[in-house]
Amino acid sequence: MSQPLESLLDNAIQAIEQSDDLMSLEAVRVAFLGKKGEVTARLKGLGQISAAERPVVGQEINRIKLRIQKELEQRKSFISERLIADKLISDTVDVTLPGRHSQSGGLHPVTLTMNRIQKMFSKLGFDIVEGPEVEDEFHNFEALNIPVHHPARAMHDTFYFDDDRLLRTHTSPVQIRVLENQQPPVRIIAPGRVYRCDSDLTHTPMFHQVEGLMIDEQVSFSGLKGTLEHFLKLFFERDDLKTRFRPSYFPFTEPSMEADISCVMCSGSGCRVCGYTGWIEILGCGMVHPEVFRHTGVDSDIYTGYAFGLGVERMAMLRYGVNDLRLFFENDLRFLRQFS
Ligand code: 2U9
Repeated sequence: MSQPLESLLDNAIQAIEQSDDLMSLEAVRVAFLGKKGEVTARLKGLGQISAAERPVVGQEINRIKLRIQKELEQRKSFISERLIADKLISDTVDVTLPGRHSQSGGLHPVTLTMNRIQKMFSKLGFDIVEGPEVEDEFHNFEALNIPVHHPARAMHDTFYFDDDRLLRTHTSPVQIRVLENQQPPVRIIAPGRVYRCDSDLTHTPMFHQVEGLMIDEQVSFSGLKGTLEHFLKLFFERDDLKTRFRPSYFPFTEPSMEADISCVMCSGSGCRVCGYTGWIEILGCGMVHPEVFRHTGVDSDIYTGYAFGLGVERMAMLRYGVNDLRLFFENDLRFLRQFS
């Protein structure tokens, strides 16, 4: 009886070793240890043998049963571990593969330029103020010494909603509103969109301005020149940048001036950008007109002030070497991507 039991064990071990997955291993278990399995049948057959032999044979069958159970368990953990190892290999991430890029946006060059200007004046102690784009005649014109029949109103090509409501033609009304509500000293810049009914190669119906206003006791013309010269050198990142001031006329400043800089393309030697003059017109400025003080209740016996204004698109064109204003408004990604 012990010989056939030994070969039963050999058969079981061989079947276990040949099982390559958990399903076939389970089939082996059922075949040997299941209810109708071969080892179970031997245990059931114990009743047929003599009482003297039964304990010995019983012990033998149990030994073989335990051995088969142990072999099954070992094989099971071997197959499970191999499954995990295979999965780890097949799931490996190839870090050398090129990544999937997410497209990131960027700021528009006009916004970049506006931010740059604001940052520079902030460092000089100017506060940034904003105001409504829909304005009334008083704040956009009258308070700025541009009365009803003044020719400067025509110059501004205004978009009107009705008799007294219009799209602001400059950011000056923002500063008028500050003066109405705050006594000097005032040191502010007003950046924002402005609108003029004008459209050609060098004008768009909407563009961006930054205007500045400084009011205090003893604010002087030389202070204005010094501040603007400092700002322009910083903005164009050139220590050798030259500036010159020419007399001009604005209703809201007296005296008024326009400032030129030495050409940033040719450094003053003459090129297409500066019309072979070596100079580029860059901004307007002047001392605040006494009429503006009168309209806003600022005492012009005590205070003086300077103001300036510049077009942001023009600054952006010169900084980035853009030769066509329309590029800023077409939203062509091939153009815009160059700034991100
Ligand atoms: C107050 C008083 C005075 C603002 C000023 C200019 C000169 C100027 C132009 C630059 C290019 C407009 O965008 S542009 O076409 N601006 O030349 N602006 S002085 O003067 C003010 C503003 C507010 C209370």
